Amino acid sequence: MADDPDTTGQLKQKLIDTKEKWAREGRLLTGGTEWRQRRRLPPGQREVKNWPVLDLGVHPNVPAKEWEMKVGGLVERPVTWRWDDLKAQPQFSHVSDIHCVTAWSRYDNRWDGVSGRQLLSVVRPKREARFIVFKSYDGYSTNVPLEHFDDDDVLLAHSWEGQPLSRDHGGPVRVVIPKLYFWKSAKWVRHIWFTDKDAPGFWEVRGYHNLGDPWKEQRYG
Ligand SMILES: Nc1nc2c(c(=O)[nH]1)N[C@H]1C(S)=C(S)[C@@H](COP(=O)(O)O)O[C@H]1N2
Ligand SMILES: [Mo]
Repeated sequence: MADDPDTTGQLKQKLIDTKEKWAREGRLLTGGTEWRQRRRLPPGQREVKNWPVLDLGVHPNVPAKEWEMKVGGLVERPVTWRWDDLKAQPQFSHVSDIHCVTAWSRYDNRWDGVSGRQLLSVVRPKREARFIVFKSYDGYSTNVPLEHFDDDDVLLAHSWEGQPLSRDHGGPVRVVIPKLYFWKSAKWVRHIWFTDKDAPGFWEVRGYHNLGDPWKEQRYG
């Protein structure tokens, strides 16, 4: 019986022995920062604590109340979302790392918004849809295969660290796709288009890699 003092004592001793063994082996230790960084930092990246602003140099002024995003192409139910529509959706919060192709990474960014998968469940991509093109208020565009948008860490973010996303960083609403280089995360997002043919975006036609996986160091194409 488990509450018999002898059995309890034995069980406790077993636990203690196991923990002592782990301690000898250094089990569960995450190691020094070097070890951790090697696993967390993709090749060729360095960690920064600030958050650089990178874009084409035009920061469109889109007040939340004037923001409008059309989602269409090969979907069952095209939608146009304004600010209130976005806020009326189930909200999603996620912490992820940023990896920019210019070699900086920023850890632990807390985003709030609507998950990519929520958007997919609303618009329901057709069977032929295989790619997505994002178009932004500054004329920027970028493309991703649909399967990379259909992931549990993707969102349409309106907040960062609990504050409304600043204009510099793509407010009122930007895309966040943490597993790809940050150029794939369109700021000031305006259109989300589902297609059967890939359509390389602004940087993709200027020598950047078409997919941009930081772990495979797909910087240039
Ligand atoms: N609309 C828009 N989105 C954009 C860009 C841009 O120029 N316009 N630049 C991309 C690039 S190259 C990067 S690295 C990130 C930078 O985002 P940040 O300024 O918030 O760090 O935004 C991406 N999204
Ligand atoms: Mo970038």
